[in-house]
Amino acid sequence: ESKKDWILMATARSPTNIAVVKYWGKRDEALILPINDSISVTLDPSHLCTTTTVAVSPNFDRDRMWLNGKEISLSGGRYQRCLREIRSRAGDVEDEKRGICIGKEDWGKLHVHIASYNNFPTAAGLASSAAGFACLVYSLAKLMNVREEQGKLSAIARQGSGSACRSLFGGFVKWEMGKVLKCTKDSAGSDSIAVQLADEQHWNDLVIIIAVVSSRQKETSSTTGMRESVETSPLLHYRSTEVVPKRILQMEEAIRTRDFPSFARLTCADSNQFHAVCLDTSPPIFYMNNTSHRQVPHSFIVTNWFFRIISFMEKWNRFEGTPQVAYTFDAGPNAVLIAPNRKVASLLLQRLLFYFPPSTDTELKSFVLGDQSI
Ligand code: 2P0
Repeated sequence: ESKKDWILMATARSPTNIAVVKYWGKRDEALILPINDSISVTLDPSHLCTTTTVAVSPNFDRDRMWLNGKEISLSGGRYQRCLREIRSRAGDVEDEKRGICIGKEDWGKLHVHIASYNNFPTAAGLASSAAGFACLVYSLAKLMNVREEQGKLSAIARQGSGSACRSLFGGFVKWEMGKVLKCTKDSAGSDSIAVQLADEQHWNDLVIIIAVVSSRQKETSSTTGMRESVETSPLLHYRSTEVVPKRILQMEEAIRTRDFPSFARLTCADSNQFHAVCLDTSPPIFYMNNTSHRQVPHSFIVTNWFFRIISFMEKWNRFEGTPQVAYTFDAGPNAVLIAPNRKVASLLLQRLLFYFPPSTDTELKSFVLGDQSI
């Protein structure tokens, strides 16, 4: 190969994460600094993950990116910030065998190509920005020999998408909001980072089931929605100052002691409060509305999907006396259900399939008519 023909690559894979104490609201839009701490569970990397390969070569004349094979623009501020932050921390890279030697000062002149794939349909309305930015930052850091702790990398991924910082770790993860309220140039939100509370093995009996009901894009993006909530919702102010700080401590304790009933109560309460905040926003945001279920070749409306799922889970828990299962919903219609072990998970799946059968013309009727029996 000629001196100018080399190409250097790195590949990484990141799973998405599900928040059990939710992030909703920023105190600094550009740096993506949140108004409260949040806690999430990172999914197993074999499901819902992004795989990203990054490459550098002297032949590349500009930075380019492909998502699921289609070229997308890198001109957005979030991509630019991540690229800049990683480049400024790049180290020396040497590949003796191939005679490649990149000094850290060279990275500013070299361009990257980025190819990213989601192993789930991007149109399924499942959060992809968390896994996507976590993976982008991690693979670039590997390529450019950035020797920073994972926490520091999480602060970079955070600037791509808030929830992405939590996907840098497995298991249970806390995103600490950080102390500095408004950032000056020097502090730049460096203490708003993700920390691992417990690793993947700590509570590996838990089973997370995601019920995908809609492929429709949400009407209000999270970024816009949370901005409007911060500007107009008195409940969000109360939540971030009075509720979440205590809830974070309780959730940390529930995770530490693997106390499923407490974990479930806190998870469901936090999901419900997040949606209450959305309703408290002006104009109100309805993430929990009737949802359209699109499964080829039918497209139909699922009436009261959220309320039927919540009521089904709440009734189950009330019947048993202590919570057996937990539910949580993000800014879209897909339900995330959590069971303490495989036995309960299989019961949950059986009941789900009974009450919410996959779409056919017959079941379609019972959805549309709104069977209120559960
Ligand atoms: C969360 N969500 O904690 C919450 C719960 C949605 C509901 O993080 O503007 O895509 O890119 O920082 O991270 C979705 O917000 O928003 C989110 P940006 P992001 O998972």
